[in-house]
Amino acid sequence: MNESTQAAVPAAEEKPAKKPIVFSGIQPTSGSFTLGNYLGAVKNWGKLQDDCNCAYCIVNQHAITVRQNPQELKKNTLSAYALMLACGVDPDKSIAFIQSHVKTHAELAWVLNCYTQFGELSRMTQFKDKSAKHADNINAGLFTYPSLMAADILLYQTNLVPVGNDQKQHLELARDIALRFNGLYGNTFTVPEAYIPQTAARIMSLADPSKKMSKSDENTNATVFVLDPPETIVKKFKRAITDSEAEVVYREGKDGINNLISIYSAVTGLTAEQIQQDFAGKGYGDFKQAVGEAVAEELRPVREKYEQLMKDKAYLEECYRGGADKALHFSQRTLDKVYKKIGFLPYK
Ligand code: AQP
Repeated sequence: MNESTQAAVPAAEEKPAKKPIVFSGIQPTSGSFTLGNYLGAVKNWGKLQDDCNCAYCIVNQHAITVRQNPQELKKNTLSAYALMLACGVDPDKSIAFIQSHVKTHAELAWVLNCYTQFGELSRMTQFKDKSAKHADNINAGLFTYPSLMAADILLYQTNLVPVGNDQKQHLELARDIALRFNGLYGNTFTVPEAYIPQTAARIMSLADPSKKMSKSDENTNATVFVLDPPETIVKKFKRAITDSEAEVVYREGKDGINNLISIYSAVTGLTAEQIQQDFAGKGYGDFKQAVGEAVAEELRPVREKYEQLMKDKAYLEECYRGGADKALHFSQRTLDKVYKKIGFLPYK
């Protein structure tokens, strides 16, 4: 992967005629997003809408690789869609849709499964982690998750994929699949680049800073959710695991403090050096309180907007239907091209 493209949208003057195409998605599990999802990915989605042509999606087909309660999945999908809009995705500027509404995703995924090697999928760390976590349900979908993700991205001829650091490996595989397919059949897919933020690309658990902050963590103190009330957010930060020193400084071995500095930096825009200066001589208690309050303030308008959107189901329905229609229109073109190239007899 070309690291130089990380956190760098091609300057307008480099590509005057065409705006870059952006695609990304998020799972609806739990109906909320974690602070990691928000800072690592979703917060950036809205920022790209003016300079790029963006498509953003709630990936409910990915979600069923882990067993879901059907009623909960349905409810959480709508909630995640509303939250995506509340985080800044504007359905008038971006294509905002739900994955299962657009049939081309599953259709291209099947084709790409046939151009993805067993060995490649076996090396995916997410598959290893999730199969260890769900040992009673290591299904084929969990294994082929990256081919569906490649289909999501490649269908839109995507240039940039804003994701957290944990998705880098999947994105490299999507690039390899695109290059392989293009090599066999001629130029079919744009080869995408990751767009990974410089700060907050990997937010760690507040209870165990050696682990990624994750929706499914059983420890309720580990994960801050975007929809948590402000008092809960502050409380979770106050309980964050740090170290036995008392110096707010970004340094190897201080995983807990490094994580809090990254979060504070992403939310306030201050650099690590400025944060260190501001908290020189102050204890961890003051710092944790400040981080908690800053995060609660950052998320307050998101939560308010979400609550407002959830009261208007008809509007949400109109948005996701419109988004699916537009997504189908663009993605069908790529799928048609693929079917033609691989020799599927046309229907008409
Ligand atoms: N901790 C994180 N820090 C930064 N970015 C993160 N992302 C996820 N966790 C972090 C980014 O969020 C986007 C959506 O991710 P997803 O829908 O694939 O969610 P996930 O990886 O399944 O999230 P979880 O919280 O880890 O869920 P569970 O617990 O179900 O496995 C992606 O861009 C991802 O990089």
